[in-house]
Amino acid sequence: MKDVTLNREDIVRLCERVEGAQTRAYEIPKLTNEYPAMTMDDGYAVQNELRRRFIEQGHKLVGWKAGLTSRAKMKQMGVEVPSIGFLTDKMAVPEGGKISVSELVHPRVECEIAFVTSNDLEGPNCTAEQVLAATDYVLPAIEIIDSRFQKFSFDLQSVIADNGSSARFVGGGRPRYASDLDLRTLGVVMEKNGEIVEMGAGAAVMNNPAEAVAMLVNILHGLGEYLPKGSFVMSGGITAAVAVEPGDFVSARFQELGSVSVSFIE
Ligand code: OOG
Ligand code: MG
Repeated sequence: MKDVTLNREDIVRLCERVEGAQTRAYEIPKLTNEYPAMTMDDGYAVQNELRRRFIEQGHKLVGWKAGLTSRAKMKQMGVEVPSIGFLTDKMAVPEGGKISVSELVHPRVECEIAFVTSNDLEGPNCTAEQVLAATDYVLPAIEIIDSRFQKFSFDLQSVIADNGSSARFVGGGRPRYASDLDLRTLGVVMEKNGEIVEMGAGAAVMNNPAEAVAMLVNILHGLGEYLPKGSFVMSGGITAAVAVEPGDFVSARFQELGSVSVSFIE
């Protein structure tokens, strides 16, 4: 990473702040209030430290997520550049499972197309074609994001440090070979408590969700990492994210891929 300006002590300090907010579910001010000169690479340095700590605590890395890859999400969050975050086994929730809102700060849900890879992928010039060739199957997913920042006021540096707001994810539906589908025209409808709240199609994500995965692989290269085969990768919210509270039931119906649902409890 070329543009790291924070020293080791500041990286650890910010990592502890983010880790506390994530694990004990409280809000924090955006990190740039205190470190206005923070760069995106500084954000990734904090995220890498968080990943290192979680793995040290026994969490298993299962994959990665691309975020802010659709216009709807960029507009909603007021940023212009995509980002990536890591996913661990502790964030996985079974299809139809229950999520306790009291463990989270500002939970919101979004529908995404997830990829499971069968070959390693490595940047710097990874393409959507290479991603599709290395994809075992795709499946529908709901991501539960949880920005830990007060009033959702964040910037890219802070959201990257907060691991792209990653909190929980649910995969489900019917896995399919990507070669049997046109991911761009694949439609999705999100329902909350039986009412349609968002809808969209795969092309909302960088014209093709496989492009978002290629971008993720290229960002990983900048972090000195590659995407190992067997990774679970979420390509980014197709629609804007929707807030949830205890008692809510959310279901995402994907054309050709079936549906995924999850409920929220106190
Ligand atoms: C950042 C995470 C964005 C997506 O799919 O676009 C994201 C946020 O909105 O808090 O996961
Ligand atoms: Mg997402």
